[in-house]
Amino acid sequence: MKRIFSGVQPTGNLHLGNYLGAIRHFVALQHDYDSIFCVVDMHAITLWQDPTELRAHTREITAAYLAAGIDPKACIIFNQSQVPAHAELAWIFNCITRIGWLNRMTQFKEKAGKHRENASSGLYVYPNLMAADILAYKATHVPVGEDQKQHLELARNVAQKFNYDYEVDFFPVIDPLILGSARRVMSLRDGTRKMSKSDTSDMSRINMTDDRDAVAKKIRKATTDPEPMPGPDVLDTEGELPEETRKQRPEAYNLLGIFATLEDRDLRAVLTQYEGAQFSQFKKDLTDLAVSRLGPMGEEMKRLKDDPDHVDSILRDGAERANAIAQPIVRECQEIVGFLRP
Ligand code: AQP
Repeated sequence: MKRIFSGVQPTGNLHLGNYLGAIRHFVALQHDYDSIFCVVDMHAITLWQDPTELRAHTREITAAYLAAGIDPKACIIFNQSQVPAHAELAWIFNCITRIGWLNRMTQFKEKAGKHRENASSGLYVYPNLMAADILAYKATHVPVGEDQKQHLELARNVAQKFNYDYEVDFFPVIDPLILGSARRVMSLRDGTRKMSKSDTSDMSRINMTDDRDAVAKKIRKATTDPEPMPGPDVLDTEGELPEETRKQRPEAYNLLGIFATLEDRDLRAVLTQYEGAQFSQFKKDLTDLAVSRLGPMGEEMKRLKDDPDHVDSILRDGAERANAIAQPIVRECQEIVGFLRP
């Protein structure tokens, strides 16, 4: 069976974008693949995290996986730092990746901001750790949101260069699985920026644990424009929204895309239903829909928050199973490199 690996960083404020762009797909794919879902705490500390909060957020992501419907018996759920193979392989990849490749990574530029020389070196080599996460399990398929596409291309290049440099056929080719219509959910305040955990404005995102009042307020205050809602004629012949059209009304199309994905309908049907309507009615319907989809998961996450022993036991069991797969692969890789293990 083909293997998938994916992860979410425990950096707090888990949001609708993480759910629609990633976690929802983990649930859908879990029985078709040998599935490994990680809470990537080592990635999280590329930006400083309060240790107490990091522990709480690690449990929170685990709770989100469980609440969304990932079965910990069928899949492996664990946190990255419990399995040494990730760090061991990442070091080898630090020595394979070229600096020029890392310099092209847009996420580093965005996260490092203007004062790049003050960013951690961990943030810079983040894509190498991500490549190690995947390849320590020889996973071939990686379900992620569109924002991670560039990192996955780098991971592919690392695997190919390793195979080439050492004249082996050791690492497989990685395939990104960027699925569905909500590949990039945008901020509720600014349709040109992605919805993000680290956005300082809580009004920019719908958190998975938001209650009805919070969801209603955020959607009511979401930026829109004064025009009535567009109709299906904005779509091209393939039923896709042309990028140029999206750019003209990014906030409106973002909300429409969220609606279509949450309802599991295509965008054409939603545009047909709301053509010419005012945003106020649409926003009420979107609130009801978002609450009906996220509400039960948020409740379950809150319940699991009060049961940390259960969550920890899942992470412990997952780490043992993950280690059993990753350790032999990384040992073999170290032998290829020439590390002596007398
Ligand atoms: N806005 C988004 N739309 C669709 N998918 C998204 N993902 C993140 N934001 C969106 C997907 O969620 C998964 C886990 O992401 P991550 O924890 O690695 O965080 P990130 O990609 O760096 O983005 P976040 O969640 O907003 O965090 P910050 O603010 O820290 O950057 C990935 O599959 C990602 O594609």
